[in-house]
Amino acid sequence: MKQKRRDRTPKTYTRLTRPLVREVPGDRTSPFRTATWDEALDAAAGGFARTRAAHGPDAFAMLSCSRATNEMNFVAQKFTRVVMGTNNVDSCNRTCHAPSVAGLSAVFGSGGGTSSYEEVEHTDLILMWGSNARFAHPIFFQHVLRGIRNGARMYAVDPRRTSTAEWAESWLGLNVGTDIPLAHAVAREIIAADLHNKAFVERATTGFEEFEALVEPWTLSLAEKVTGVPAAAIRQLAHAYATAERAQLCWTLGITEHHNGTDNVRALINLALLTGHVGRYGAGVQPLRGQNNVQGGGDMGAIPNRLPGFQDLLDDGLRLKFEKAWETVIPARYGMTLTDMFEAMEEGSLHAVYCVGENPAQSEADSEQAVRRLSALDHLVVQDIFLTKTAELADVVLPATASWAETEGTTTNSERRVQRVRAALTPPGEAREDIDIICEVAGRLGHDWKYPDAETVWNELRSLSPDHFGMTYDRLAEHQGLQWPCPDTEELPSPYLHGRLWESDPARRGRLAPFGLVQHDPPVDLTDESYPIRLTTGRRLDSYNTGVQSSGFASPLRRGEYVELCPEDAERYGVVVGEEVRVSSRRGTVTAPVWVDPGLRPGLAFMTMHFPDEVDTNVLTIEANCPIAGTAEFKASAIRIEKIEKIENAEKLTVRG
Ligand SMILES: Nc1nc2c(c(=O)[nH]1)N[C@H]1C(S)=C(S)[C@@H](COP(=O)(O)OP(=O)(O)OC[C@H]3O[C@@H](n4cnc5c(=O)[nH]c(N)nc54)[C@H](O)[C@@H]3O)O[C@H]1N2
Ligand SMILES: Nc1nc2c(c(=O)[nH]1)N[C@H]1C(S)=C(S)[C@@H](COP(=O)(O)OP(=O)(O)OC[C@H]3O[C@@H](n4cnc5c(=O)[nH]c(N)nc54)[C@H](O)[C@@H]3O)O[C@H]1N2
Ligand SMILES: [Mo]
Repeated sequence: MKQKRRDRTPKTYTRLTRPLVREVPGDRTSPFRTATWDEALDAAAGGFARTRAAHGPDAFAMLSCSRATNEMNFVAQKFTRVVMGTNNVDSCNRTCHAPSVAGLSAVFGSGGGTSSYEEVEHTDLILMWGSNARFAHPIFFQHVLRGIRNGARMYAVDPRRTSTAEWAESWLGLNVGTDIPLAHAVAREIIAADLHNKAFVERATTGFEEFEALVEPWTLSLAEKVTGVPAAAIRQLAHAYATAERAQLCWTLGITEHHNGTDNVRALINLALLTGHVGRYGAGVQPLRGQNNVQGGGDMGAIPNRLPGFQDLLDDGLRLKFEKAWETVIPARYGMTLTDMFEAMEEGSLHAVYCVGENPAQSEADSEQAVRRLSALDHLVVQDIFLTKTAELADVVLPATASWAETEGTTTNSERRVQRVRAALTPPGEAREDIDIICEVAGRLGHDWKYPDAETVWNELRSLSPDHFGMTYDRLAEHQGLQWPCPDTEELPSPYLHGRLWESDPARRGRLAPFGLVQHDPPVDLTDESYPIRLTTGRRLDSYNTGVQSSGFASPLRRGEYVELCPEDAERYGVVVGEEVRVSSRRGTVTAPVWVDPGLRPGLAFMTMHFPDEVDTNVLTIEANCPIAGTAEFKASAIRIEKIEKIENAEKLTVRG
């Protein structure tokens, strides 16, 4: 019998133009109706006030938008701390590069990538580790290509032979979740061949002896067994990285989205410490950040443990500075991470959420659980540019303008460069600026803030953050952006960080960089007879995250969701391209058509997160989190693939989305 194909045409979203409230207030099963701004803002603020009165400030949490401006993120965290009196503010940084920030902070005292984009053009070796930059960071990748044209060699470490890996001199196709064994084997080989930078290790680092002992067991042959990468390829990478005059080590989610993401990051930074590939022009470590302003959101304090300017809120002096400026008391304890918030929803201690520009109902691991938890909140306000799946669960929906095209302000990219954005388009309908909307809600809760424009917000930030003080709007325009730290209004900042580690004077060198003594810890969701295939999830060039913003982009390139298998596995299961199969994990089941990709290896499948309305990949993923950073193991689930033999059976399946 011929197989019937489900219609997989991706859902198209239209822009929100008017505020929405429930026909029966408080009853989220009742339909939405359009409302005036006053009605909607009163409903939003009223719910927050009731929550605080009944359950205290910590029953509230804010999700702040990593696509919106620095100024918006500054106001969102100020709303959380000053109006609601809690540090419960976080963003999608948690699902993505929180392990990079935690790992870099632990080693260097600051969570930013150490280099500038331009340095990739002037380096000798580019190591792309767990990063598909050709698809996910196409602008950065242009700098990579220029570097290659200038003579740099490139190595790629990824379980899949990606479009990025196609450009590499050598691709190391490792088993998912074996990055620590691979990094340790590279380190051991560098030490055994006496290629480490002894002068730098001596001068700038601590813990080398313990590190040497830790990596000693990771011989090339043991690493080959565990990682699946041939010993010769590991050896070649070790020698190339160590003997390069300057090397750039770039990583992304292949490293961070694991239950031990911070440990993975530490294992990579160890390699830079061992070889002295950091703190010099052309040599550094770079997590390529995900969203256009996820770096800036964290810098602005839209995270539960830092005040604006990435200043630790447990530092009494720093906290006092903000308390004085804002005439408030900031709780001297870290707030909840996004991960903690979802756990608190389960426990019933989190009652109200103000979600500005995030779509957690589709982006969280184990999404059925996430939807159930969001649905149980007393009060959910969603401020977005589209009616997302998360917005569909809300009490109040507030239509915002789109930051990059309809707003004034600044954003900060992965090289810590703050740049101006300017309004080029008029927002649709009655949509309003994010900052104005938050200020309106604050006003209804007794805080009358005056921010006539984004520059006023920025200057308040500058007065509180030494790293941003030197960046006036005029200077940002004059220099096409400036990198932090920029404490001075005259001098230009250095393109790279931590040059101090090379100083001979210990006082100028400052805090030394510790080696990370991290151990291999395989993925939580083990493969076995019932779930024999390793699923890893990620991105394609043609779509963006949960698909909401890329839904309007109709192109033959954007072909919808597939479960991608290698040719051998497709043959083993007797399935062909386009054939619908059932994909199950220990958490749920979806159906998806098959795609065959020779860049995959036997036992490995790939899916994206881009079409959750058609195939909800996150029904399959596991909510196993890095205990340090709170990031989920999106990159490693165990699944089973079953042929759908008969159309009758196919119709009985639970098809989600
Ligand atoms: N076109 C496009 N660009 C985007 C986005 C988008 O949705 N679409 N999203 C943006 C966001 S939010 C982010 S965070 C970035 C993410 O950018 P990337 O991190 O580059 O994107 P991913 O495809 O999620 O994952 C990168 C690679 O990790 C590999 N990987 C999986 N498991 C492992 C492992 O165990 N070890 C190693 N070494 N590698 C592994 C995958 O095979 C994949 O090729 O992209 C940003 N840019
Ligand atoms: N399976 C799987 N799941 C993943 C990942 C993975 O690799 N695999 N990656 C994770 C990662 S790295 C990330 S970053 C998350 C992303 O997770 P989310 O951030 O939840 O997903 P997005 O689709 O980027 O949602 C962004 C929302 O912001 C809205 N928006 C855009 N601009 C503005 C603005 O200016 N103002 C307002 N108010 N709203 C705006 C958009 O309309 C959209 O609804 O997903 C995570 N989930
Ligand atoms: Mo991300």
